[in-house]
Amino acid sequence: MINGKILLVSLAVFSAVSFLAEDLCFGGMDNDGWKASPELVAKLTQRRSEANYDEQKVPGYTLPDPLLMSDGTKVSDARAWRDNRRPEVLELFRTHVYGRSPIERPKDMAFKVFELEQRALGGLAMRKQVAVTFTGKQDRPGMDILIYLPNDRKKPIPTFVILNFGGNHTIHADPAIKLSGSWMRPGSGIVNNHAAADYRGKASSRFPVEEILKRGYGLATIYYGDIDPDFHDGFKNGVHPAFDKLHEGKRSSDAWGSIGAWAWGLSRAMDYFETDADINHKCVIVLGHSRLGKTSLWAGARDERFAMVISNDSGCGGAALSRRQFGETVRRINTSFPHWFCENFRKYNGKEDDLPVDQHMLIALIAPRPVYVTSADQDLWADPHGEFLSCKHADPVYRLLGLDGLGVDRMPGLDRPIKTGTIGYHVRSGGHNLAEYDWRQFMDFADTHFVTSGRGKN
Ligand code: GTR
Repeated sequence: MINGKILLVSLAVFSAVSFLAEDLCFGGMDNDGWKASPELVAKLTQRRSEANYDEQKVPGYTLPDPLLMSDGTKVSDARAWRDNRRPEVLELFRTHVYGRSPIERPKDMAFKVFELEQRALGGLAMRKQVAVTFTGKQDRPGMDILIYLPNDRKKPIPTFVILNFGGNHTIHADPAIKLSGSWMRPGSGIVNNHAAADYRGKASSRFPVEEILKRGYGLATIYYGDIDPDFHDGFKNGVHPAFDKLHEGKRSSDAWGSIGAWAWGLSRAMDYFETDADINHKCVIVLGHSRLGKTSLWAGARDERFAMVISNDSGCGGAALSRRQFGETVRRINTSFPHWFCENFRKYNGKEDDLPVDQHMLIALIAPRPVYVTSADQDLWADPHGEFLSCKHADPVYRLLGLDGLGVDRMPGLDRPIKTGTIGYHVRSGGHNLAEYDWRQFMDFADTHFVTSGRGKN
């Protein structure tokens, strides 16, 4: 077994410029902090022997310092972060991880509210459905935004925006929600890659719509496949072919992948919110689960109009530190999902230490805005501890900006959310999912930031 202390000393000696990632936590989580159950580790290891689920086998690593410019200059005030280091880190993520969007707001993009009901859900909410056509043409590419806003609102309402996996009609049984006609991954309720009507409301456990409305928030959701279908077709469908700039017929190695496209779509939804007087566009919270949690982090990092960012069980390429190589690794994700990231990211397959960034820097890009990260204790594939450590190592950037950051050093206990600082975190009991428990913490966290700041609610 590697001794954490020896490793700490040796890495500190070998790394003069970058700081040691952390105390590596070998055996360091015995003070009530969460740790994976040994039975679960054994079970998952047996199931997938190529993956590491054992904290003791995490390799030693040194994280890039978010407060150190590539030329070695130390970032010691908020201005240097804002003007120099933040743009540099953003550019590194564009170049090496998610890719570059060829365009931001397309000039011919059009919004059309195609359905509006003032007394939806038994009078609780106003429902709007908005068609966004990215090129202004009626045929695709485009996306439908489904929006519920509480009817007892007195002013524009803070709103969660979340991409969904199965079509807008799956988030609630409300029969007025347009049935998605987009391509769907095979699954229950899917016939010939298209949604069947009886699939309505099938994902409602992940969307406690009434509870969200009663707590004074709006909810906006979009089917992610409207923006880009989630399969590798060489970027021939979705928004890619509409906007890609090819060089000699080829995409560049830093061209946007699907996560980049989904995040871009969220920014286009933000463009719409800015035109909707019922939505408080200064209080839009971008939230996503799993691959869509990776997406919400990238959306929030690249578009500062999102006032708060939430990552639910996002794992590798999301909140989890890549260098830990715990659960899903860079090689694994690039192999299973070759369309999610830019081509350059593949250079780091098995070479995580060469990455000029790690995922704590993605969280840091969200500063000074509040960010909340979750893990689930059965979801070792997403590396709960690595997700917590990203928050911890983003904390110095928040502090430099005069904020309280995460405020703790050690992983909290199971179901013990940390939600009083500007970085929130919890590890929930249960599996890879977006649960009502998660939503409650998000709304508490949003209450803290939007109510106390006087920016938000009624
Ligand atoms: C898994 C993938 C994860 C996660 C998840 C999901 O297969 O390995 O990175 O994103 O899918 O999105 O459900």
